[in-house]
Amino acid sequence: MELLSAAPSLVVALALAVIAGCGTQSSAQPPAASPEPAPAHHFDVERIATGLDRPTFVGAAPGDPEALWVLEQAGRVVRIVGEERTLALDLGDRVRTGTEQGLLGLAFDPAFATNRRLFLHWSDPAGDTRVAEFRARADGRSIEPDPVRELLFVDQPEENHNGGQLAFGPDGRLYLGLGDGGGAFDPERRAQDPASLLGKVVAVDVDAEVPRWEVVLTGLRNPWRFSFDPALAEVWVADVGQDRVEEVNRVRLEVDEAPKNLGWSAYEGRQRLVGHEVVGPGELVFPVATYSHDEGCSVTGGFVYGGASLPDLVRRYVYGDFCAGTLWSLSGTPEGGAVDVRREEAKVPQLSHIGEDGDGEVVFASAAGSIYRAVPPAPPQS
Ligand SMILES: [Ca+2]
Repeated sequence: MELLSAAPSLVVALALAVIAGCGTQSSAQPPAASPEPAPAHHFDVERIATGLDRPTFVGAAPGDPEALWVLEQAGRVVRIVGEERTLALDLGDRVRTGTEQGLLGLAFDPAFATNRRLFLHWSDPAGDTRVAEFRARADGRSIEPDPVRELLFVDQPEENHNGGQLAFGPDGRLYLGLGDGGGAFDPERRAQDPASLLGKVVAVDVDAEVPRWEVVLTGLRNPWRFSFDPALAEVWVADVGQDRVEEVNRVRLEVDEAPKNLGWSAYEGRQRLVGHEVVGPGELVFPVATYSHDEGCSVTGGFVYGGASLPDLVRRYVYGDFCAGTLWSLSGTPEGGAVDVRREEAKVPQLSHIGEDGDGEVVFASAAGSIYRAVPPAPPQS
């Protein structure tokens, strides 16, 4: 925020680095798949909504396929159907907005169409993490302002690296990504501390009598966005890097095993950071794709496309970079890796979220205030 006097392009880049928290120093680059130079043309992007206030999420609710639900960072939930917008909820007086703070995540219960239950993740006025359950009103267009119950409070030592993503997994649990607590290079080594929820992906059974959060993945810096590929019981986690490397991880969910370890802060990408140790028995997992800070500064994870309108994108994982607006897609291999990383022609400035509409088609949130949709590529000009 002290950056607001900088040149506009710099403001954009830094504001973004903002949301997911990139850092400022570091190391060398790895042998994981890197984007190839020639751009692919799997889709174009079309702007479908403007005038939003720093959207951090866009997606659809089960049973409500015509609508897009958008989070605005300062605490508003907006429901959009064509030209019609409804302010579904305003948590503004309970939310602290900072570069990486605000209303950060939304997950609809898979049975939302019948139980009207949803979950939100935000930074409270003290900057600490809150997750709570809410109920939509009977009209399905708005949300009761008072939460049904709080599900999680986490003290946040710093303003940055608050994670963000909330999502239901294929096992029916609610998953949350939490950053390492902030500062640079995880000074308190929280990501590798098994006793801390910071620097983890955690999950809870929301139907349990006493909901208890468990660590599912450890060793994360700032998992701003992750998504599930239920067909393969996998989770794709994009972890925002420090100074050098942005990474995409593909991880098999094996709930009976010790939490798998994504390496931070002992590794940034595949780069070993001296003086930082791997802790715990969990399998060490390295990214399936990375890119350097020559190409961006803060990865925004997407999902494995399963829609109908973009046949060339089917079963490809789509992701991008907040600062550069670049979009990539890649193919997963049967062995659990990734190949064919392609930089797409299309770009989305200040890319804060990649979501699915009610038909499983790709929608993008831009913190610059717009929502975009991926559409079939225009034929090449001859
Ligand atoms: Ca990692």
